[in-house]
Amino acid sequence: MKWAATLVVAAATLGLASSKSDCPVGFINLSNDPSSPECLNFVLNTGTWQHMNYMCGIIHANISKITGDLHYRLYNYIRATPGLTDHCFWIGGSDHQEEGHRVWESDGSDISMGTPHWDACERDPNGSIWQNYLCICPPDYYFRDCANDAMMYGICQVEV
Ligand SMILES: *[C@@H]1O[C@H](CO)[C@@H](O)[C@H](O)[C@H]1NC(C)=O
Ligand SMILES: *[C@@H]1O[C@H](CO)[C@@H](O)[C@H](O)[C@H]1NC(C)=O
Ligand SMILES: *[C@@H]1O[C@H](CO)[C@@H](O)[C@H](O)[C@H]1NC(C)=O
Ligand SMILES: [Ca+2]
Repeated sequence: MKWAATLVVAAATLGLASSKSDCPVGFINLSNDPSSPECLNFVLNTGTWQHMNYMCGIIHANISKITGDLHYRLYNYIRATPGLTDHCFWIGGSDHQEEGHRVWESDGSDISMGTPHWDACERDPNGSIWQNYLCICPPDYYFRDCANDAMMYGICQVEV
């Protein structure tokens, strides 16, 4: 009881200290920029990318857009978090509308190819119309085109 009360006080103090909006409950902040949190939610049920896109909508989020250093911080977070480390995750990119042209689902912007996000040793991943959705997998968590019917966890995101 005492312990719980202490936590509540601590949370209240933090709430006062940051006037900026925080991530919603259930979302973790992976930003290192004080001015803008980056809020992600790991969906720990497996499904297809389409299913995950739908699940993110249910929790009022987008399927995640992973750009810049956020990819690196996500890599570190997954590797440091038991329960996430062994899994693949859907993220919010695809070329399902135009084969070979990959865009982020949330805003339709182009996905950068090549390093550092894609495995430099992998051939141009414009595989086929059966691999239209982006996933990240151990051990490297590079972006990959994964099979449309693959089942895996997913990562949702909200902008705050
Ligand atoms: C998110 O985390 C970063 C790094 O710790 C921090 O600078 C930022 O203030 C955090 N944002 C929120 C809203 O908590
Ligand atoms: C993949 O890309 C290469 C070169 O960019 C192109 O020649 C080839 O036709 C593409 N394959 C598919 C399936 O789109
Ligand atoms: C989803 O992404 C769109 C485009 O960036 C943005 O306008 C919208 O606010 C996002 N939704 C949430 C819940 O973050
Ligand atoms: Ca494809």
